Amino acid sequence: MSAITITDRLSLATVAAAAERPGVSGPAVDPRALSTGIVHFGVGAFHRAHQAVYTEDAAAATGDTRWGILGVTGRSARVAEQLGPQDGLYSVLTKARDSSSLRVMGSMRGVAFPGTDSEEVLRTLAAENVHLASLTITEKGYPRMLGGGLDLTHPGVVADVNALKAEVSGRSFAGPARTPLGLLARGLARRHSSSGAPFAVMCCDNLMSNGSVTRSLVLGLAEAAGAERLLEWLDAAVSFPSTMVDRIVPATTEANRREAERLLGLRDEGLVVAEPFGQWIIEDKFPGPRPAWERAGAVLTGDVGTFELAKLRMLNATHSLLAYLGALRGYPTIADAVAADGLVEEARRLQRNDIIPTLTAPPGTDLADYGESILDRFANPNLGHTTIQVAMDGSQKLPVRILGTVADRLTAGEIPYSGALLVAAWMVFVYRGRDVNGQPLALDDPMADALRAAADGSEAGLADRLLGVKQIFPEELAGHTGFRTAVAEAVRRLLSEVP
Ligand code: CS2
Repeated sequence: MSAITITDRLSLATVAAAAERPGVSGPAVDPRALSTGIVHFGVGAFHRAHQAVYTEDAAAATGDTRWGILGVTGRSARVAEQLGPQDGLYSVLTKARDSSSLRVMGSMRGVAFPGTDSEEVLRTLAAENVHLASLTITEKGYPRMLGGGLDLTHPGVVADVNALKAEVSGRSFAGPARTPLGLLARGLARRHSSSGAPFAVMCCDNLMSNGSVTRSLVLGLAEAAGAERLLEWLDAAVSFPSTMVDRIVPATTEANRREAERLLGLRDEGLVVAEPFGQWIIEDKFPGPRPAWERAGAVLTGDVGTFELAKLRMLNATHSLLAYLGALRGYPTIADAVAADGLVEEARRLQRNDIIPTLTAPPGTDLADYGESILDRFANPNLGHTTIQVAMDGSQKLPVRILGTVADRLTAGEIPYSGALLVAAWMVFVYRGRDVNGQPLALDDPMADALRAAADGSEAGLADRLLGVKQIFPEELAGHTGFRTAVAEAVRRLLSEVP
């Protein structure tokens, strides 16, 4: 029998037949019936497998059709090119340990690329039927100084402050935005000067107090633009709820696309892959209407902080530890690293010895059980989540994931040896640039050049040189003798293991 070539793409015209096929479900709502109520910045795989799913489930549970999503891409137009010809439709391939299922999603009602569509995004943010913006622009999307304020030396920020000045003075369209927060701030200015209707900006990135961080940067842009009246309105009418988001979403591979193709009978260029687990804790702080996400399993609460801290410290830190140690030892995936001799024990030690003592358990959570459930999710052999994917952007991730734990342990008079091991594993990953078998390990990091420059030199001084990178390591940590020594010792050991 000759192989079948599937040429038709998933789209509004083809979806009905695909949805009839065994193993395929969705869309849970009729995409044609949805109007746009949300602008989402950073329409990557994570958003499509997480918030978009909750939003569609909430619409299906309530029949409320106001919450279609306009997705805004990052600097590349790729997602717009993938989803445009598919009328915004894509599917989520959920991979449990021993089974897969496919669900077609209909809540993405448009995709805009800031390079060409900034004006459309501004208009949509100002529209009265749009009530919120959400963000998954990754850690590096928040241009912050070490102390937390807006980085006014960032060239994109400088350009966007000028564009915001033009926007608030009512001058004509100032061209494409350079940063997602710059585009958002301009859209908020447009909204202020049109309806002034209340609005919520919901950050869904892996940052601590992510709502406050986003608020301070948006206000920072308005301040830098001298936009006094906008600042007053932002204060009075716009909320910035914090959220904790959790779902493991590996990068989609061609093998995943072929698997989905067999199920759908159609080609889906927008396919995303995810684990079965999902969690969303949202600070209940919305001045206008919002989707009934609680009907889709999200938790709306007054206190997100304990959940955020526990997730970032427990899940993301152990993820990074397994990623760096695993990558150095030549393991392609996180599941391979978990299955490898000894590595899961290192992750467990990190959780038990260093992290758990710094945490308050979120309501209804036993932290030791939580830690085990995380390691069990990481072990899913069907996911194919690569160590190199989790290893990227270490300069942005380490401060959020491990340095708070380290600081808390040092304050308590303890040396966090496993925390030091994580920092050391990242250092050796940066320095070696290859695994134990000699295979290259790419350094994908916005600070890659600075990191390579700092790492360059003798093995003996490596830990000291990288601890000296001030944008990552605060003085109190870098200067702490006990911590410094623990990192240097771990670096020495790892260098000898990856000669
Ligand atoms: C991962 C996260 O890539 C990474 O750095 O640690 O994306 C992780 O999979 C998610 O935060 C899980 O919710």
